[in-house]
Amino acid sequence: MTDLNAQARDILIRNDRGGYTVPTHGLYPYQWNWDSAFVALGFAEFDRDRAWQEIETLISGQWDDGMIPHIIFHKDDPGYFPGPSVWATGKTPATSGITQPPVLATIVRKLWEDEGADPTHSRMRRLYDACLKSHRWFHVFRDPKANGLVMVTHNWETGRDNSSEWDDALARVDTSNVGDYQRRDTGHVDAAMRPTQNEYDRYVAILQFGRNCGWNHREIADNGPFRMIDVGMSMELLRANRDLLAMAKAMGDAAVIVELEARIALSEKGMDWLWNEEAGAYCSRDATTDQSSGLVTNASFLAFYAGVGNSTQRARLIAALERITGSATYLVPSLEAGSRAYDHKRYWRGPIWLVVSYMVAQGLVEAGHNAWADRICSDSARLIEKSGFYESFSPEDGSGSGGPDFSWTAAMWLAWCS
Ligand code: 9WN
Repeated sequence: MTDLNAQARDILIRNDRGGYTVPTHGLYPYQWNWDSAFVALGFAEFDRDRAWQEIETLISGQWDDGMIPHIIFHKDDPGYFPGPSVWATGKTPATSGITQPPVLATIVRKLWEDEGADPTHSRMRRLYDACLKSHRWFHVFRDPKANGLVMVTHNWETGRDNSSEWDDALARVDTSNVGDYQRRDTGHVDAAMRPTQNEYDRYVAILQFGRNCGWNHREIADNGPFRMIDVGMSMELLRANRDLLAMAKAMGDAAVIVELEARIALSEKGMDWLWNEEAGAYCSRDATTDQSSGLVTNASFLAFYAGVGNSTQRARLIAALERITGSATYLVPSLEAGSRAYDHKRYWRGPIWLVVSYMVAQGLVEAGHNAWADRICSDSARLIEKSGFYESFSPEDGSGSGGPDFSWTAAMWLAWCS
């Protein structure tokens, strides 16, 4: 236990590149958005100043329109594709042109409350402003149905990159003009654990659409080749708005309180659009065709974290968790076994990702399902004890997949499951 604590700290320290942390050495040499949010929780266990700094460095890449990019390229590195010259956003610091799950406000609230919830806390106030700007960006550019849910315009935005939920929408993406490019990820980890070449071509084609229109977010949202309402980001933004509201109330920010309360009410109501009665779960839906994926993923269980669902819906979600224990040794798989394209080793088509498990467990505690939360927490600890600090883990045999010495896995050990 103590040894694992030391190892976890050591991973964060070794992945520190000076004010920001890379997710893992080699495979991901830049600063990623939601990784940094979770990493801050890990640093907070032994270096609070460094925890705040991680997020402050991240928002140094925020765009004027409010978007917090999914990658900040502080220093160029040929080991990752697509790097800054492929995105070509023209920003300083260089960044990608898309965003990632909006979990920042939730983490800022936690850091701030752990330090006594002082409404004059200057570091919290600065990050509060950045989060508010980013949440407004989602509202303006990513709510095409005006129902408070989140549309993504690239599967990388979801952070659950190759989830089977995106397969039908990706199949419609034209790849005829993609051209040649050299993947780097499969030089670092086993290709059997990564998205396929066919999928990568589609990811690159969507990126090229954004670049070709000069990263015009209106154009991308209205006419982009990939438009999905993501259950994960919709739940995370609703939760983040609740956390932002708590900070707004502490500061007495009256106009923002009214704004956020309206936004929260809209999302609570809108979430029913994602409920799939047959699956008995919240599922992502295509914003162009309205088709529901019908797939039960780890993101479906974020309903508790977001504070949505009536008693019948919640009971069905708990029944789904119970059912999943029949095919998974460890919780929570990113896709239920037996679903289309399930693969216990391939990235977001089955493997367990501890940051999602953490959010699911948080929500379960808040909803009074302590036994389920404890089960997820102890399964997460067992995975690290068995296999080390991997990027993700097989729900069947607990083996590690993706990159080793992973920052957010180390952070989850320190802040949650140890
Ligand atoms: C693309 C860094 C990121 C995570 C994502 C995870 C993976 C990148 C990639 O790594 O995505 O953003 O190249 O595969 O899917 O959730 O933020 O750890």
